[in-house]
Amino acid sequence: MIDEFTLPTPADIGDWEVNGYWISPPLFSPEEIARAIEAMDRVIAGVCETGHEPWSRFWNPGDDPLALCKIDNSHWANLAIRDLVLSEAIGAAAARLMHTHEVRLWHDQLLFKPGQGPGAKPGGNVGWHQDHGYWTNTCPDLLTAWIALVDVDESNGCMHFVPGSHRWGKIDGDFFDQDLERTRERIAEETGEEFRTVPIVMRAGQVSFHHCLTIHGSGPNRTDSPRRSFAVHLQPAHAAHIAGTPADSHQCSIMLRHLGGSEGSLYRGGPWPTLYPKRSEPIPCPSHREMSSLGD
Ligand SMILES: O=C(O)CCC(=O)C(=O)O
Repeated sequence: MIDEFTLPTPADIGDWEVNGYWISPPLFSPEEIARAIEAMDRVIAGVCETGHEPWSRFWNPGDDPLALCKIDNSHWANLAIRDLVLSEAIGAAAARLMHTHEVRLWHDQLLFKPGQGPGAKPGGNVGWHQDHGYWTNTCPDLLTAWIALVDVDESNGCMHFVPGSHRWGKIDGDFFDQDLERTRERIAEETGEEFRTVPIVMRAGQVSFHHCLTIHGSGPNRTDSPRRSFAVHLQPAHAAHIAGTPADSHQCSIMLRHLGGSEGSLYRGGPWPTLYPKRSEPIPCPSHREMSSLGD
């Protein structure tokens, strides 16, 4: 259900235009959060209650327990995650921020940053980047909703945003470069802009929204508990396929071509369910064998 009090106000939208991010009031109850945490643990452990694997796993049971665990399209594997990432409250807020009449999923990411204690190493860092760097196969109008499942601050490696950087154009960042200082210096030099970072401190259940050109990253988790979140990447009504970009091998491009789409086709239907206005669409989950045969 959409609650007017959880939507961005005209003043919030003004701040969004200036800064490239917005932080919502709590959108999820403690019960919904507990359900999502349980679901997250099951997917991390490799349990797929729908019978379908997520699209891709960047961490598998047995891998380094101190590394960031990132799993794409985990909602294919679990119904509780589906409820969370396809929430209408997120979709309605995103529609206002993107000035669009329809909000569709691009894809989701399960993000589990293990607690490493006070001597934490950069293994869980996320390098400075813009999301659109990975999505050149469509317009630069997407945004990311990042759902905090635990309280987040600098002690457990919360995200940092660079305010206003969505107006700097495309930068050459890297999600996987864990040397934050090196990348920060390079980007500041290349852009000639002031690289000021803001820690995004939130309570569990709050959601931060950032423009796909807003530079962001995160540091180590120095606590003893995991930092848990889902990133929900969302597209506006007009997001269509642009062929021949560096993102031709992106999972969404592969899926679009598999479904018969080409230049100019909307990323709509099938794997891109609509969050707003809410529709009860069946979510097709390709079989794992089918996914493997599509490549990555
Ligand atoms: O969780 C993080 O620290 C970074 C996530 C991210 O890059 C994103 O949500 O776009």
